[in-house]
Amino acid sequence: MKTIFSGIQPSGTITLGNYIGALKQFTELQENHNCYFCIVDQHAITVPQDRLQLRKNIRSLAALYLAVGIDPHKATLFIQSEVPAHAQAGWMLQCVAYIGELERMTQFKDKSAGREAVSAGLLTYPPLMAADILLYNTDLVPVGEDQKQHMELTRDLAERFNRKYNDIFTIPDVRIPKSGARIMSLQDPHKKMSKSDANQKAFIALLDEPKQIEKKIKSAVTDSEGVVVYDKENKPGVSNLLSIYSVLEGSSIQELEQRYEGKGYGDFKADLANVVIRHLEPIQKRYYELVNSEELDRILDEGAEKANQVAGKMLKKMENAMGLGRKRK
Ligand code: ATP
Ligand code: LTN
Repeated sequence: MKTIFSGIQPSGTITLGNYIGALKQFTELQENHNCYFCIVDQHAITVPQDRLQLRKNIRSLAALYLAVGIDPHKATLFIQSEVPAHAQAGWMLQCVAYIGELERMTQFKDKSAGREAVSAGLLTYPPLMAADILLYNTDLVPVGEDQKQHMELTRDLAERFNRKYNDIFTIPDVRIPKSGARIMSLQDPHKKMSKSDANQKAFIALLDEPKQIEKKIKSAVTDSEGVVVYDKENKPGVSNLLSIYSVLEGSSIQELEQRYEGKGYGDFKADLANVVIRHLEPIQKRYYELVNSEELDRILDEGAEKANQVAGKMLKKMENAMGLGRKRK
């Protein structure tokens, strides 16, 4: 059975972009893979976070993983900071990575642009991500398209480590969904939908109420043509809405274009809002049952225990390979 690892940052409320690009594939993959799903809180602190809000977001993200269908009997769900091997292995991989290659990461460039004080952690974020993945002998990493560059670096670091020290890492492949790999902002369809966007109207959060969802979709930026046709170049706003519609309803883009032929954006947006609301309703219901439950703590405790065992073994191999400390078995 192949091993899967993926992580989401608790840096806000999960968006439809995170759901379509990442979470939705996780539930399918858990059926026939050995899966690890992580709440990467140490990645979230690479940019400033409010401590109380961060704690809330961590719990909320854990409940959402379960609410969308992650089954703790099939997959291991855990919080990154509760498995110290991640930070330890992250440090070792920082010492394998070159500053030049880290500076070339587009996520670093985007997130540091215009900021006065940029944390060193924002630059050294990818080796920590590589550690997350490599500690579990991961074969496959399901992520949205924005993570492709980080995945290439992860593979480079693994290969470099294997060559320089000892051949201990599995080289992981990336798995990007065929459709919906890059859901765009509702306010600026040239930018990806992001949960830490300052403009709330730019994203739909999985926990948004029906009224909010309607409003956000209604005010989504489109164009003045008034025809529902997929054309990413010239009609990025409409194309983005079509992608969301298609993935959530399971209809092809072509089918949707035909359905809305001769109709304006008003009908199209109203129907899309309904599709989103109906899709999220059962997820939200399950979420509110779980978020303050003891069951959630139990699942996270068990997840951390299992992850610590697996990651601890690889960490020892890494330390032995690099010659850190004394030889350990
Ligand atoms: P932040 O805004 O804090 O950077 P984010 O919304 O970009 O967060 P992450 O936690 O970095 O989300 O990503 C979690 C997963 O969701 C990753 O696999 C990422 O590729 C995917 N993802 C994020 N945004 C989108 C998007 N707009 N479309 C598709 N997938 C996405
Ligand atoms: N960098 C990712 C989050 C992340 C991740 C991971 C994804 C951290 N560690 C390991 C997959 C596997 C992001 O910003 N979306």
